[in-house]
Amino acid sequence: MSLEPLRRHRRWVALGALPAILTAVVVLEWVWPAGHRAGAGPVDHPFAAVADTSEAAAGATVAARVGDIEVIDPFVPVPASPAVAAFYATFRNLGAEPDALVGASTPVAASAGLHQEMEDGNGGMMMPLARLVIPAHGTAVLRPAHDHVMLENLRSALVSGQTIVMTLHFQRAGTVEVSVPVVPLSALVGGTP
Ligand SMILES: [Cu+2]
Repeated sequence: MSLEPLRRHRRWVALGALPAILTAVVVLEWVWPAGHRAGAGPVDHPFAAVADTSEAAAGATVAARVGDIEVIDPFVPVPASPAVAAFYATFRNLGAEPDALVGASTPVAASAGLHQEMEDGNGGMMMPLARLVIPAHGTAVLRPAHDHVMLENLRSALVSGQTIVMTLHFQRAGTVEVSVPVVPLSALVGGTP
């Protein structure tokens, strides 16, 4: 089983066919755990159905800061699957040395790992990502259909309006806790929530 091309998903979103996409994602869920537990090779990615968001919008909110790193506009979309969710945010490095996001954890999931997503001509594929580099005086972005922190084996259902705590580990700046809103999936369609 494979996802339809990402381009087609975007057209569906444009047509307002979100329920069909969600149905496809739920159907996909049965193949998900095996691929993820194996930890080797790319696996189909349900979040490929989510439309791109733009770079951090004007009026971005700094949710946390540690050392030279700011965590901006973090969010977790309400997951289409009861087992996995994805964390997104923008990281700004105010320092003169590069840094990197190297790990994450949260009480709401048994594991949280960095993933990168790549277009493979057949929808989205994802692979583990060792570190997300944040250039000196630059930014790095976790955004739908691209890099993300995957939350696996959720301990309870995530609902819109809820706030979860994420602990983020940066190579240079160290560790910071950030409060992250859970936002409706519909908020992602057509723009930044
Ligand atoms: Cu992932």
